[in-house]
Parts: sequence; C-alpha cells; structure tokens
Amino acid sequence: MRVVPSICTFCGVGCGLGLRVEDGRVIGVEPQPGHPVSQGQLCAKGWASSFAIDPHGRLTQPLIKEHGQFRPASWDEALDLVADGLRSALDERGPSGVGVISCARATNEDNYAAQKFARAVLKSNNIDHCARICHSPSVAGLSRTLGSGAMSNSIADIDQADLILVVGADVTENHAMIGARMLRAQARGATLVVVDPRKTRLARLADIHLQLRLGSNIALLNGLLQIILANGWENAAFLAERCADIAPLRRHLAALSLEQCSAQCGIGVAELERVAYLFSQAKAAFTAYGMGITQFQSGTNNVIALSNLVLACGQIGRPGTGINPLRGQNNVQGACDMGCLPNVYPGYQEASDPAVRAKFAAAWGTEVAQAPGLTSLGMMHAAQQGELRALLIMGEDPLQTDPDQNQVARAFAALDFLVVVELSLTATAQQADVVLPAAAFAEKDGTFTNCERRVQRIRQAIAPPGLARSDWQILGELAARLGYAGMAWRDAEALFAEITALTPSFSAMSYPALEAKHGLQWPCDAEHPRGSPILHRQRFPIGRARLLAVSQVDVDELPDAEYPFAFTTQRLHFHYGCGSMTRKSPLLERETPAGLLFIHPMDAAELGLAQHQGVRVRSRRGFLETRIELTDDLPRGTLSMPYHFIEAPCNRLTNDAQDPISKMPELKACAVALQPLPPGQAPSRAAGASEVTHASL
Ligand SMILES: Nc1nc2c(c(=O)[nH]1)N[C@H]1C(S)=C(S)[C@@H](COP(=O)(O)OP(=O)(O)OC[C@H]3O[C@@H](n4cnc5c(=O)[nH]c(N)nc54)[C@H](O)[C@@H]3O)O[C@H]1N2
Ligand SMILES: Nc1nc2c(c(=O)[nH]1)N[C@H]1C(S)=C(S)[C@@H](COP(=O)(O)OP(=O)(O)OC[C@H]3O[C@@H](n4cnc5c(=O)[nH]c(N)nc54)[C@H](O)[C@@H]3O)O[C@H]1N2
Ligand code: SF4
Ligand SMILES: [Mo]
Repeated sequence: MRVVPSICTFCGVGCGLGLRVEDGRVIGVEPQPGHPVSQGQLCAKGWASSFAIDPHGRLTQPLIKEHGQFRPASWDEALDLVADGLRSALDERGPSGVGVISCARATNEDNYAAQKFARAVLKSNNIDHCARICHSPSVAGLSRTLGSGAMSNSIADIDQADLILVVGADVTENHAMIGARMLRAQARGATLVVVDPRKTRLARLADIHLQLRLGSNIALLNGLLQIILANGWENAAFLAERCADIAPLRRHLAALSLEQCSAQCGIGVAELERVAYLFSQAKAAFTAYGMGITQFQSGTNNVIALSNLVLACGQIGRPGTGINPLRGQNNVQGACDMGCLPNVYPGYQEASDPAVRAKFAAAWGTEVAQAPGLTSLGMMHAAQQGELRALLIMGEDPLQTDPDQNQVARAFAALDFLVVVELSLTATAQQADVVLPAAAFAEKDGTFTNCERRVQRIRQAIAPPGLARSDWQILGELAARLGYAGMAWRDAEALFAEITALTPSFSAMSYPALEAKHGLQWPCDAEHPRGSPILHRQRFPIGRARLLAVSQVDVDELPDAEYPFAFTTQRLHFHYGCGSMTRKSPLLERETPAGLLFIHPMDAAELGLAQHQGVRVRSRRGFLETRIELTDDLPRGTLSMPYHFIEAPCNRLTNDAQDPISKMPELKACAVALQPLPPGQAPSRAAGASEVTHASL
C-alpha cells in the first residue's frame, strides 16, 4: 500500500488527506499529519472520499444520445460531435450563442483551461460557475469596499481571536474543521457570537445567539453600527488612517430608527447594544460569514453592511481579526481566481480593460472575446429566449442546484446542444446530447485553492476509470478540433507555469515551491515570496477602504394567505452539493433519510402532522413531496430543506429573484404552502429528475 498526499475534494477548508492506494485503487484515506489547516483530522465527508470516486457508478467512456438513449462512443467520435455542435452555434449566433459553465470542484488548471477555451477558442466571455449562486455577492461587495473579495485572514487566525462573529454560516456542519477550531477558541476564552435564524449546533453552543428574522441582516448590522457610532465605540484612528470619509454613512445611520431596526430583525435593543459593545471593543474580532449573508437579492448590500461594521471598528488587517467569507467548494476560490467569471481574466484582471485583453491575446497568440459575457443564470435566460444555442457544462449539476428547477429544465430543452463533462450521470448530465467522462481529484495532478487562498498540490494516485481524462485535456482536444493549438500543454505543471506567468498574484508560485510547504497563500509574488497569510495589513488594494450606506431590503417573496410559510434552504453535514459524490457512501447515506422538510413541532401540530409524515410542498414555481422532520432549530412559521436530494429537489420551489449587482438568486427565502399527505402515504419521488438515486447509478 502507498499513501499519496492530497487535498479533500469537498469543502473549501482544504484539509490534507493521504490517499491509501492498493492495486491501483484508493482503498481508504487518512488525515495528513501536521497539515496547517486540518491538523491531522478530517470530517466524516473527508473520511468517505474514496467512495466519492469509486469506479462503480463513474462514467468511463464518452456517451452520445441517440433517440433519447445514451450509447457509448469513442473520444474521437464524441469530440468531433461536440466540436460540430459548438461550431454550428457559433455560425448561427456568433460568440454570444455559446457558453461554458466551469467547475469549482475541479483544479485550477482545469478552470484556467475552461476560461481560456471560452475566451480564446469560442471568443466568448460567457463563462461562469457556481460562485454565482454562492459568494458572488462577496466578490462584488468586498471588491467595492476593500478591493478584494477573498478571506482576509488565515484559518489559524481563529486561534488568536478574542471574539468570533459568525453571520449566516452553519460552520460545524459545512466547514467542520473551522467549526471545531472556533469551539476550541471559545473553550480557551474567546467569545462566540452567532447570527442565524436557525439554532444551528454552533448557535446552541455560542455565548450569544442572535436569532434574527430571515432576511433581516442589514437591519441588524445597521442597528449594531448605529449603536457603535452613537456611543463613540468606533476605531477613530483606523477610520482616519485607512478609510475614506465615513461621514455619509454616519448621516445615513443616524437617520435610522434603532427601534425600527430592532423590530425589523426581531432582536431587542439591549441585545444589540451588548453585541455592539463586545464586537467594537474586542482586541481581535474574527468575522466569518456564509450563505445566510449572500444568498439574498440583497446579497451584495448584506456584504457591504458587514464590511462597514468591520471597518468602523478597525477589526481587520491584523492577526486574528478580519472579514472572512467562508468559500464553499474545495476550489471555488480557485475557479474565481482563474477567471471563470464573465467579467475577469485570471487574477481578477478586468475583461473590460483593452490592455488586459491585449495582454492575453498576445500571450495566447489569438484574438480573444470582445463583448461582455453572461452569468450562469443569464445563460439560462438567454437559452430560453433562443439566444444561447450551445452550452458546455463542466462538473456542475444546475438542474438540481440552480434555483427554480422547472425553469432550468426549460432552458436545457431550448438549447440546440448541451455537453456535460462529469464524473457520474447527474440529473444535468442525463439531459445532455453528449456526456464526457472526467478524471476525479485522485486521478490527476493539479492544484486546489482553499478558502484562505492557500494553493495546494493534489497528485495523481491512480489511473482514471476507463477512458476518463482530466478536464483540461478534454478542453485541449476540443480546442484543437476548433482550430486552436494553444491548449496542448505537456502536463499540469506546464499549465500551472502559464497561469503564474499571466497572473501577477501567483507570480512567485511553482509546483516545487508549493510542495516545499503545505501550499502558498496568494498574493505570492516578488514582494511576498512566501505568500500572504493576512491581507490588508498596511493598505487595501483600493488604497483607502470605502464605507457605503445601505438600507434593509426585504426578501422578494414574503408569506401570504396562499403561501403562508417562509421557506429557506440549508446543508446537512453528511451530504454535499447535489449528492452525486456523498450519496455513493453507504456510511454517509445511512446518517439521514433522503429529502427532509424541517418544521417546528407546533407548526406541525397545528396542521395535524406527525413526525416523518409525508407532505406536499408548493411554491409559485413548483411542488414536491417529502417527509417532515420535527425540530425547534427553526422559528415558527419557517420551513427549511437541504438541497442534496434528487428525490425531493428543493430547487423546484426556490425563487430566482436576483441581486441586481451580483445576480445572486434568493436561494435562502421564498414562500410555500404545505399540504399533509394522508397518514401512511409515502411521498412520491420527484418525477422528471431521475428515477434512480446516485447511490444506485
Ligand atoms: N456538509 C456540507 N458542507 C458543505 C457543503 C455541502 O453541501 N455539505 N457545501 C459547501 C458550499 S458550496 C458552501 S457555499 C458552504 C456553505 O456553508 P454555509 O454558508 O454554512 O451554508 P448554509 O447551510 O446554506 O447556510 C448557512 C446558514 O445561513 C442561515 N441563514 C438563512 N437565512 C439567514 C439570514 O437571513 N441571516 C443570517 N444571518 N443567516 C441566515 C441558515 O440558517 C444557515 O445556518 O458549505 C460548503 N460545505
Ligand atoms: N436551494 C439551494 N440551492 C443551492 C444552494 C443552497 O444553499 N440552497 N447552494 C448553492 C451553492 S453555494 C453552490 S456552490 C451550488 C453547488 O452546485 P453544484 O456545483 O452543481 O454542486 P456539486 O454537488 O458540487 O456538483 C459538482 C459536480 O462536479 C462533479 N465533479 C467533481 N469533481 C470534478 C472534476 O474534477 N471534474 C468535473 N468535470 N466534474 C467534477 C461532481 O461529480 C458533481 O456532480 O449549489 C447551489 N444551490
Ligand atoms: S472539513 Fe471540508 S475539507 Fe475538511 S475533511 Fe471535511 S469536507 Fe473535507
Ligand atoms: Mo457554494
């Protein structure tokens, strides 16, 4: 048996794994001792990673759909067909008629290749990925206020904080190793404050839990800052030295009624005063936040409101203190850094800047995309309007994970050509004209960037199953068929060298340098050859930070007589994303029944519902059937569902009302009606999605 060092393929914590390899198979994993993030530990998902990539249930050869059925095909036949499909769309509609959705689970090398393929081969800026429905408001909000949307600190900084503020993140479940670290910090004396409408595990253990009303973040955050400014608790020196004029924000907040903020968020003034005092007076407050801030139509303004609080108190730019969007996917930080966003090239170089376009055109030896690109949801809308004709999706399952599933299905149906590059036959892959088999993380070399900007090496431990290949190799072959030879890299290391040559914040990185330590945190350049564990120490990328006035925006769809319940969505510790990997593990699968609707016991009693009884849930966009799980984690009147289960896809219900700035859909709030199924009647599985679970594929 060999042990090959790697990085966990699930969440953005980026824990260090050892892959145990025997007879060409990964037979298990072990934690990497001495890893700076995971410190010799893994969560249940990390331990189960070998199931996620098991050859059973993996795609092993290209598939072509004929008369509604898939048949196996050779790479040559499948790639010729894909090239033809993309070429016809280009002939018909030009570069705006094609799009690429990239994969935050794949490597930096794969993601770099995806945006290069879009821009240099298809000449289109229609390139995006799941960050759109995740932390796009962080990228938009923090780049306005600070000039960078990444975590300002390292995970290890939690050890130095004396106050930890967690807003809208279920950390023990979703970033388990960070959650554990926060609890250790609390045990040594740090104050833990959690802001969440649900009593999460962390909220129950916290010193203070502010159980705010769903969607009232700005009211709460503005209330806190108004109290701080009214009492002179702000950090005047930091404001004077590091920030632009706070006067307009001061005037905006002074004009607000504290009682109204308190009523809007449902937290008493005395409680707000207590937290305002503790946060502003802490020596080092570590602020972390997640989807409870971003997944709203007010997402960008929510981020700005939190950034205002942090800046006014000077709680940023030192060890133990800063603002930390907990990036979700193992490589979502990397997919953004690599420019898999319509508006930026690698390293956040603006696509609208002619000098940036000229730089990449020269380096790539070809013309690049000129027109602005569409976001992922923009591409779905364009498909329905007949404007987008062909779409290449690399490792995402929008049919299950995007809002308003019925709308996504209509978008797919309207396309001329859909190609999906995947590990397994997801709900989305089942809709494709051609499916191409990709190599998983243990089957390829490359790098992942975790949520603290740490670029870490993953290594090929085993051969991919059957004919599967790395995404970048597949894209390189396609590029060649479309007449571009500039993507035929020798190996992942050569590809990484191209990345570092064109991305200033990566310029001092190389595979040997990454291997010497446990990775390097960007910016890693001539000025910071050992990387940057903490950002914004002396100055912000935009010079002085900006404090911007924002006002409470209610959720798009409030409960009413027809749809009387507020509905939100969440994650479960034992499952991940669309479930296509975690649901292959019998160990994880036995932890929770498939598809659950969480409901307060008193709401259930009013409807005469017993534990685990079947219900039909309906929103303005669709319906599903599932079972109820009683819990007082939720306030009365609010229901919640995880989104991991293909049998009961909560995105049939969710609302795609969008944040005007980042285009984030409101995945955390809509309104639903609930109808009990007769006792004893099992809920029917979602029709149309798939009659099989991933576990049985
Ligand atoms: N086990 C597991 N871990 C994961 C994932 C997974 O699928 N499974 N996915 C990964 C990904 S992609 C991501 S992005 C991260 C996400 O990790 P989190 O950000 O923790 O994601 P969620 O559980 O969706 O939402 C976080 C919290 O927001 C709260 N919330 C809802 N509305 C509001 C509100 O109005 N205000 C506030 N303050 N809070 C609110 C919810 O109650 C919930 O506890 O997790 C990553 N880790
Ligand atoms: N209702 C609701 N919906 C949500 C959310 C929510 O909180 N509520 N959260 C949203 C968030 S934050 C996110 S990030 C999205 C996530 O949505 P998705 O990105 O669609 O979810 P994943 O399950 O991570 O799907 C990734 C797919 O990538 C494949 N994959 C893994 N590694 C590779 C690789 O190396 N190459 C290729 N080609 N494929 C690979 C896996 O097989 C898997 O099927 O979901 C969003 N949807
Ligand atoms: S915390 Fe995240 S990265 Fe670490 S083992 Fe768990 S899923 Fe993997
Ligand atoms: Mo995410």
